[in-house]
Amino acid sequence: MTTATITVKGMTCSGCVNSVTKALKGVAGVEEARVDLQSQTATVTFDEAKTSVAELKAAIEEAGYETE
Ligand code: 9UX
Repeated sequence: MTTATITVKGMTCSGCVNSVTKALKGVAGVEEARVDLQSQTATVTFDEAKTSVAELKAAIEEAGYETE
């Protein structure tokens, strides 16, 4: 298990936070996802055998937000 912090751009309200959180929790291997509006970050704990930062970023982007 590892934890990564990803910058998420474009979240402007708590609904956005919920969307990003749901997108991340829907990825197989994600154990915990904490998304913070003010700092524009997602802190994600996941199983490296099942997913990767690249896949997490792709899920965020599919939900309509940008990552960096
Ligand atoms: Mo809030 Mo985010 O109404 O796309 S959900 S701005």
